[in-house]
Amino acid sequence: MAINHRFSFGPWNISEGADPFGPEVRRAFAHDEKWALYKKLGFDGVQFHDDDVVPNLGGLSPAQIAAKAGQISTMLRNEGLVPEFVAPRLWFAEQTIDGGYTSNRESDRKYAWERTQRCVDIARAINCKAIVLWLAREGTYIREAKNARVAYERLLALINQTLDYDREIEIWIEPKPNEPTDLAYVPTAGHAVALAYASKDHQRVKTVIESAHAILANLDPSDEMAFALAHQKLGSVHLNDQNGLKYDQDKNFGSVNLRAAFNQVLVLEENGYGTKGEFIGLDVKAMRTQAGCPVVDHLKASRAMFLHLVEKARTYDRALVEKFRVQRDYEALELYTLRHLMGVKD
Ligand code: 3MF
Ligand code: MG
Repeated sequence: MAINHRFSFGPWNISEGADPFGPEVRRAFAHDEKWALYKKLGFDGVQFHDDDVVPNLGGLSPAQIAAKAGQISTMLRNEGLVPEFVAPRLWFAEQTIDGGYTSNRESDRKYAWERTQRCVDIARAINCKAIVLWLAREGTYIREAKNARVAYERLLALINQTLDYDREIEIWIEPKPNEPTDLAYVPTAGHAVALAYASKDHQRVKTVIESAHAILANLDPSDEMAFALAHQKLGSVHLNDQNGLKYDQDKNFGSVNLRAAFNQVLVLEENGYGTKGEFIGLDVKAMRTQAGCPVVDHLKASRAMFLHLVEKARTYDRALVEKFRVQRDYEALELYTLRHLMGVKD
């Protein structure tokens, strides 16, 4: 059962520390300087947005895009890194103010589709098999603003078009119930998996479960992962933590709810997640109060917590758990689990 875990994070996880209420608090650390940190920190995979690979890709010709992607391929080879996915950044451009795929304006939808094609091109150019759709603004601030049924049909059409555009690419949908919109159209794993099955090639449509996003939907992250796993649709995970129903916090994995983190690791371990090359992805933000440049302790801490919890998952006494389940003695099961997590010896 020993899985050789491979970890990933995105360059946005090393940040300047800005929030919507104040300026940046840390010196900028260029993307190009981040790549050399990955291996040293124990990470093998890079999560990319399309413009992390090709900055300002809007104004570039196909040849310029290919050249820049080629540079990133060389960098990955030289650093011994693997690209995990490329995500179209569909939330910054003027054309995506009201969403892309579900915008009421045809010109915005056209922009979103073109941007998605460029994202697939970039993924292929760097030898990456998946794109991630975090559907940031595919939702509304007031429900009357869009026709929700039409929006879902547009999302499905977009998925099918993308599957046709490239016969090998996988699409991993990253659900999130809110932020930046109030009401998002694909809030849970269930919605993502339903869209996958409705698509024309469901084996190439999967989901990414982010712990914080599940918590924001008031769901248990390990159950969201289990649901996707039961359908062979867990493309990746974004492990982190979240203190209740607030703004999206991206706290260190296990830092708010250690027991919930244990249950996420347990479900991944018990299902052999990682044996087919799946990454343990992190999506964590350093605290705004943390000085330094670059600040990477949050990445180290989250990775370390995952590995500590793997140890806890592997030493969890399954026979005892089974005995308590048969006896329906969940009081005893709970006490055993808490003592196990705390390292209390008899
Ligand atoms: C937002 C997220 C995003 C996605 C990323 C890749 C900025 O809450 O989690 O991170 O993970 O866009 O899909
Ligand atoms: Mg994420």
